[in-house]
Amino acid sequence: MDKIEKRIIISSLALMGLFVFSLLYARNKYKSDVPECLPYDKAYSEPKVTKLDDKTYQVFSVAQMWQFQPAEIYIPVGSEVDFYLTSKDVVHGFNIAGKNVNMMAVYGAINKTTVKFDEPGVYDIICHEYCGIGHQNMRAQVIVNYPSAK
Ligand SMILES: [Cu+2]
Repeated sequence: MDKIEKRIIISSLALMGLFVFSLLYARNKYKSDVPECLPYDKAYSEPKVTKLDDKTYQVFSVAQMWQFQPAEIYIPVGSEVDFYLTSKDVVHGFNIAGKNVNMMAVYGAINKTTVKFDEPGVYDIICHEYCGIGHQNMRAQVIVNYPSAK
């Protein structure tokens, strides 16, 4: 093997190691969560919000030309939300403004991520993957209210 080939292989391995280290470091230091891909199941293609307990919710979000369903998601402050995302047609993007969420909605696939909403406010969900003529109108909202009085 040529000396230069060896150096290129060693450099490539070192870069791959650095890449994996960076991913793990970011995951631990910034608590960033890498989206999961789940096996397709029809149960995920019905848009809904499910309350598991006072601070835990599941959102089954379905993207289609040119809307997200559900379009408005109401949750209390401090909630942890599992987003399950799929598409009814083409590939759409799923970005929650102000949160570290950047997913693709793909027909026949389910992507999942978990987001914690500690601050009250209105978080826009926007499609950031060009999906056709109505793409710019494709949005939804997560409305994080103060906790309701008991
Ligand atoms: Cu779009």
